Amino acid sequence: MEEQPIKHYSSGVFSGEGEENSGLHRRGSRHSSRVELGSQKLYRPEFDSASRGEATSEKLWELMAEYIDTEKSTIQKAIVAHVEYTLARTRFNFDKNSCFKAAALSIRDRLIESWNDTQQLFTAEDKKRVYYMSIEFLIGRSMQNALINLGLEDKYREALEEVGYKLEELYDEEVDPGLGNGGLGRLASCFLDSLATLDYPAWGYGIRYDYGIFRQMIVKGYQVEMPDYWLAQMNPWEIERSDVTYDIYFGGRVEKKWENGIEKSNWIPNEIVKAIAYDNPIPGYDTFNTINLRLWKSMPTNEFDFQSFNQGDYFKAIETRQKAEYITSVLYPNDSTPSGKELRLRQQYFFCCATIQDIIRRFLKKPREWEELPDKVAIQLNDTHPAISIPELLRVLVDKYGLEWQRAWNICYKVFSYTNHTVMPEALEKWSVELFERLLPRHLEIIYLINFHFMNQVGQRYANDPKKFDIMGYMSLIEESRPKAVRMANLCIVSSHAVNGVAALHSNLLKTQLFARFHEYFPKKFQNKTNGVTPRRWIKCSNKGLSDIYTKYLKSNNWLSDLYETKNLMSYIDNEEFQEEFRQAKLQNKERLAKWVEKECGIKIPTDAMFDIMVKRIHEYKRQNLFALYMIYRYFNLKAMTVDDRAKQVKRVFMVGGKAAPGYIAAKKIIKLINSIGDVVNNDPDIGDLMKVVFLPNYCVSSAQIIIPAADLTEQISTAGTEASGTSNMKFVMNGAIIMGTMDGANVEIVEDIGIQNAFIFGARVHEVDRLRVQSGAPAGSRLQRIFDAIKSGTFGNPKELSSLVESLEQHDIYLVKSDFYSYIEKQEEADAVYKNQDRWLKMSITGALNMGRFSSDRTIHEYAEDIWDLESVEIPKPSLSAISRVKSQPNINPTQEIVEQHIIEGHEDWQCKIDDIPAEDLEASLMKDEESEKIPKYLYTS
Ligand code: NBG
Repeated sequence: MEEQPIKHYSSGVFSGEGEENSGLHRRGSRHSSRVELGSQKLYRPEFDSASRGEATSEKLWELMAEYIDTEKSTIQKAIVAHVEYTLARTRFNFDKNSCFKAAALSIRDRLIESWNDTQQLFTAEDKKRVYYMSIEFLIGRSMQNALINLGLEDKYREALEEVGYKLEELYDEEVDPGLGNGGLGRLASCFLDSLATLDYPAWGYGIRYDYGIFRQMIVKGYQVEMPDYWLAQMNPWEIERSDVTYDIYFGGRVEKKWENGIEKSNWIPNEIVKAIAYDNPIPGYDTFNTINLRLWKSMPTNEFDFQSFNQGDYFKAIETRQKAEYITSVLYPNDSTPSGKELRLRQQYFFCCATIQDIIRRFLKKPREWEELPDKVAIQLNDTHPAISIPELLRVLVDKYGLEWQRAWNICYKVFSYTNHTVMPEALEKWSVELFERLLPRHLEIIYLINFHFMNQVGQRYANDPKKFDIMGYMSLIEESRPKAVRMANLCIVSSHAVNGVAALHSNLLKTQLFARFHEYFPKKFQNKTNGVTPRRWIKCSNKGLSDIYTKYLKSNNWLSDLYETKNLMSYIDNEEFQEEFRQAKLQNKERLAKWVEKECGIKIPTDAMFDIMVKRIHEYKRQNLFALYMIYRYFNLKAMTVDDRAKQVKRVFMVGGKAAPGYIAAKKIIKLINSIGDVVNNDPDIGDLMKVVFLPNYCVSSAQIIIPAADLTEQISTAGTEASGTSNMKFVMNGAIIMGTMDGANVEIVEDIGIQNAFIFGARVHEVDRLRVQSGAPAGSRLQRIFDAIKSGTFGNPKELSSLVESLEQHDIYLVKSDFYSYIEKQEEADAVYKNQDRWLKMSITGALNMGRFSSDRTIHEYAEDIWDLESVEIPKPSLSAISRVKSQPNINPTQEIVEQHIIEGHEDWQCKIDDIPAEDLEASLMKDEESEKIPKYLYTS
């Protein structure tokens, strides 16, 4: 029996048990829910019959009893109806984009049905729900994912073909919502997919930014950031909830008064803005459950306008209103200025306050004791950005509902749990006390109160320790620095009942280094929850060839909801037909990427070359620079060879993609360096197809879906101990790429499962890093020095711009590029040697792909539900095959919910200035800023 990492989630196949006994039995029933019911007439289920009361309208009930059927003609009618009646287009200007929008709206109609039923069921069952709070959700495109999860992809394809449209082309019309930045945001989206698929009662909460992460363009090798107004084309998936709004306060003062011997606080704000909800249905795979992602947008209220208008200051009043709208206008405002910092804190509080009000309103729908709150509500804080929810909940309980402090604290403690996503100390959020006091005076008082109680306890615990005051200083929620600051991670750790890291190695580092004192103090609180990714998006949507192989050989689609099943295919590892299909699938993915590269970058790449790919945020700890140094090393080697020797070498295409934070000059220089290497190598006639270097612009979820399945080799080369987990490593291996990597983040667990012999592992191990750092000024060694000298002398781009990249490595190489370089090139040589033996390469690649069961986000979510949230799943009953004859009232169905809102906003094209007109000097100047003066924005510490 294979050892399974989790208790109740093993596949019957591996545990030797029958399906009935396996944790996945529910799966079977779910399968019959979507797939087998097919195109029969389906009636919507009924819940909570006892409490629904008397009939209100028989006709209404009857009209809303049926699910939309899945007949081809129904699909077609719905699409043309949306084209004509929602988009107001005619037969004569019916184009691809309107067809996409109409198809999306018709899919949304279906999602709304299950979404409404799911919400109604959650309310009726009244089980505990988890609320996943995240400042980012990197959703990616929704259409294909929705169709796959609904089991309707083929039907839509067929229906559209008859009206002259290709489904795949419509997919390309969809704009990627840029509501996130990196791994943390994508993880949140994978989690929602798994929560919905596993039928957990869950909601996501976040912010509906007008401008997400910038759109990256590469102009003359430089990164140029363009605003990404993703809403310009309307978002067909969201539902505006003008009926769900909350007031959010800022600023002002706190009034105190005594009531029955107890001090009462009343916060009198001097600013109020409004939060309005936008709901985004998230369908589970092969289930009728559809959960909600509620995103908040800020709006002005009328409250304070009156005064300004009365004083005749019309423009001032408008300005105040615009300031309110500003709050949700952009993801991660630049925090290098005081006003940028303030905007970030406003954003965070805004979304926390709206969310807590929403959760409490839902909780209070039934009369209950406050002690029941933790039985009904779990709140997961995705990093510290939503941490102000903690003092906010305490404030609501104490100030608004009059709970005594200790009682409120006990409740709050059970509700919250916190996930840390990075060990980079500079990425741990801190807010100056002065700013906090000005913006959130009551919350600062509450944080001081938490700290007062906590410091008392710590003081008692370490009463006899000579380091008592150091320990207290380290654990305090307040940093006694200048300016004094609130430490958000400490607030989260102290106030949550569970704290977790995102891979085993990372969780250990939290316990032994970053939060060692806290671990000593709260040993049981710390846990590990290794990340995962959803196989629905990252295999099924992205890699049709591989998905077809799995379904064919496993004779079912079950692997999509139980990824451990793919391991069963190991018995085919020597089967030639299977191997050939696997090889062909990879080749087709490479051809698809080659076409994309030619279109986006104008570079032709050979598909018989090894595709060696690194895509992630550009950061020194991730070491794209190490990858670049290897490219130069390889180029020099090729140049030094005779023509005959060259012909024996493995062809390689090096591809790098990722965004550098706008203020992070060193990262931008790395992009420029890679492009400069490309300029030299790609135009060298000696080299030809032997080596190509491509920078893939504007890396995002939809391009990842094309890039990842095409990789032969994936670079996962962060310095040991710096990458919390990484999730692209999982996506790549699932799609048959082999890891070239360090023992860092989740790489460690991946090689544990796939076998270390099926990856290329090099470099310092975590326990060696500190010692090596001490020697970071050591010489580079002759082969590396030669590369440094070439960069400094201008062989690859302007040395005025790029030398500093090398100098920093020569002086203080904190990420150990120099000391890992030689073991890296050795492994790269090994990769070449294996690649020459295509049989062996293929087997390594297949073995990796088939053994990734543990890295499905379904496994991760299951663990969170069991160990942290104490959550039970709630599955929607299957639809009935006949209409329910009794007449019921349906208080929860509000016809206004189905109104389709349009957000067609025009006139946002002005910024599309002619990019090629930017003078080269301006671009150069952008890299020549004084690096010291550039503060690195916090959000760069992400994957
Ligand atoms: C990132 C880490 C990654 C990790 C993701 C998801 C942040 C702050 N951290 O290693 O860098 O995979 O989080 O956990 O975005």
